Amino acid sequence: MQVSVVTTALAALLLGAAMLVDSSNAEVVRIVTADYRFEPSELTFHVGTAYELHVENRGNTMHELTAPAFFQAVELKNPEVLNSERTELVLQPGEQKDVYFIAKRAGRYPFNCADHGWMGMTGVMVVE
Ligand SMILES: [Cu+2]
Repeated sequence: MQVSVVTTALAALLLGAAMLVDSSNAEVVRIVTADYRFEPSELTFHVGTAYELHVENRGNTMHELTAPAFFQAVELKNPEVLNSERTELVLQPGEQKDVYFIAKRAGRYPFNCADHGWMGMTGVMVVE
């Protein structure tokens, strides 16, 4: 009896850990960086939902997805994919990166490419 209780507790613990790591039920949202725009330039998320934000650089130059307020407003699951300040994703031409997070705070969060925002390479993340 005692052993079975411990086994059940252990199984629940392992299941919980697996669910934390498992991102297969995250909603996939894609954004492309091009020369010199984001496609799409507006993305919508919902509070409490888990996402996989797939970012792909199809441009011929390096681009950043610079979104400090947005990255602070979500619960990041793999912050190591961002720069050390956790303000942006840096993508070389042809590179792809995935950010896993849960949307936390509603709001409108403008973002840009740190290098090309002045060229109109901007967008907005909306969390509802
Ligand atoms: Cu850029």
